[in-house]
Amino acid sequence: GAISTASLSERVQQVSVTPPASLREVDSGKILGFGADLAEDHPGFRDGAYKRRRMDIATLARSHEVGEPIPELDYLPEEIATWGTVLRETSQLYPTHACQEFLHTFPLFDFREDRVPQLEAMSSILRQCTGWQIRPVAGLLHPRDFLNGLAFKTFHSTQYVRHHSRPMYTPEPDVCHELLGHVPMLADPRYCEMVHKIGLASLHADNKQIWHLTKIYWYTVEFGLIREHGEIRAFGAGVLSSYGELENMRSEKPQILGFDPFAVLPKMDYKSGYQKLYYILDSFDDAATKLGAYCDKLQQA
Ligand code: HBI
Ligand code: FE
Repeated sequence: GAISTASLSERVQQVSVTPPASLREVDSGKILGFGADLAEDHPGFRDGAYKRRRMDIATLARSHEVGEPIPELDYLPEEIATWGTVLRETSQLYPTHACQEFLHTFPLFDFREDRVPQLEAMSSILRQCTGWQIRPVAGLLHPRDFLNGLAFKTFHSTQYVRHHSRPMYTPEPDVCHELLGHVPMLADPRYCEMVHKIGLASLHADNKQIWHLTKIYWYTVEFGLIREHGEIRAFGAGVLSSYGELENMRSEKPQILGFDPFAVLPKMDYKSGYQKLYYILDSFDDAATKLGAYCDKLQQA
């Protein structure tokens, strides 16, 4: 027959993953989801000027070389207004809803409603705090490349702003989500240790393991909660960058379970409103230890 048993098992096991040896070898060009080519249900689908703007910003990201400063963008008045709305709304809830680490690092970034922060300035603050850095990308990056970046203490960040018609909603990561949700947490060393473990585990993972790591990432880095003095606080970027998620996590609606990287994690739900399930950590140290154990098991598998 045309297909030998050997080639089949090879395809299933994906034995030939060559991990990147440096950040330069992490491909930042495989963009999933929208990129600049917006789908019909995207809020900016009918806005030609917005699509051209997205195309320009995508081109800028694609031309960026590792080691070069990230080019600054002159944000438009409507982009600044959108950023300002997201910052104003979400930051109302931070004192009562965000974890201590976030509340501690947030002021370092000098966020203001009248100015969209520049990625280069944010990256240089991170470098001083934890040695992490930002690399620009044109949209939602392929999970393997995105996770591999974390192994090199690099966070791939979009630079465009969501469509102004719906400031409190975006179907994809945008600069408001990255800078409010992810960046302050990446200024905390213990949090970074946990995220670094996920990145290192991704380097040698086969596709099935990448899928599990993507879910681990989703239920911690994106939607994770942490217990503090008997209270439930948010550290996940998808919660911290969304007023609705912040309210939802404290309501009676969602289920909240203890996090275990070895457990079977449910499929991620992007589409149907706020999360119905969150996982909660006891501490970042504890999570890094558990993730370390999971990663050791991956490497032995
Ligand atoms: N790409 N630009 C960008 N931002 C993210 O937060 C992001 C990503 N790609 C994948 C991803 N997050 C995760 O949801 C996992 O798939 C790893
Ligand atoms: Fe995110």
